[in-house]
Amino acid sequence: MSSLPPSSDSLSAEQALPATKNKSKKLLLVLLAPLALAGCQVPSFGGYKGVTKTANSTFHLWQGFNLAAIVVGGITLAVMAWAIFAYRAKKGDGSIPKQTQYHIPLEVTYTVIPILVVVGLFVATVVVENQVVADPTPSATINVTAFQWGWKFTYPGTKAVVVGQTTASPIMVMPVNQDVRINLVSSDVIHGFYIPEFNFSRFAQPGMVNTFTFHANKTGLYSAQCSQLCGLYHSLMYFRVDVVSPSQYQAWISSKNASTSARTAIAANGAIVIQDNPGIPVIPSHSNGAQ
Ligand SMILES: [Cu+2]
Repeated sequence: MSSLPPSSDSLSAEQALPATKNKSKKLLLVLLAPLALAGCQVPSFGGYKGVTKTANSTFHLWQGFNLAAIVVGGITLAVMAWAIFAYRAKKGDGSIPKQTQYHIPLEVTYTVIPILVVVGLFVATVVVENQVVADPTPSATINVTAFQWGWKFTYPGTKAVVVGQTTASPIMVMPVNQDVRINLVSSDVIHGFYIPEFNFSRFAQPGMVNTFTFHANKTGLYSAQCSQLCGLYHSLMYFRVDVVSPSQYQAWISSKNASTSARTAIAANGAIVIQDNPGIPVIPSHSNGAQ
């Protein structure tokens, strides 16, 4: 049986194949170019990278959601554009194009892929949320009381107390690379305990303690503030978080123990009266005993 020479049709199909491959390669390069230009780094999409373990995880989740949205949105737009331009009505051609329906493989594909995307994002969210609400045995504990309009930080088992309000932001000192448990409550109205660099916010509520754990992985002084409109001086309700080495933290606790002993008499009524900055007028106690 003699072999037949290839038909002109099959030749043109073979010639067309490399051209299609080249087109796909070019399209892939165009899509990946922004990432390559950005040094292969995934953009932050306006989020904080964070300085705690859970802040990092939350940040990566934020990046993942944004990337998923870009990929899904990009593919959707590309398919729409292809349909719009490739099948647009030709001038003078009033005929209706071929109608297609019940394409089972296509319908299964566009049902299964979104389900997989949603399940993937859901699982990633649950994993990160479990990290955020985890309750490991802490190395240090800080009781935080929010009040109109300031913050009080006490360290159980020590005499360290930090209070600040309106014109002076108090500083919450905590050790780096250790689990630090925070017990958060309010002595009057609902406040918001928000630390942007920790990617973390929780309500401080009267009569209910919110407990969570931080594990900072970078030393530094970080801004924080009340994020819940809580009254006249809400806008002045700032505080800062000072993440220090464990030895510096212990030294700070020791110095507070020593200095607080000398001021015990001032706090004899147990209310919020100790001021780190003696120049700040003391607001009469707003405590209702919830501390
Ligand atoms: Cu507030």
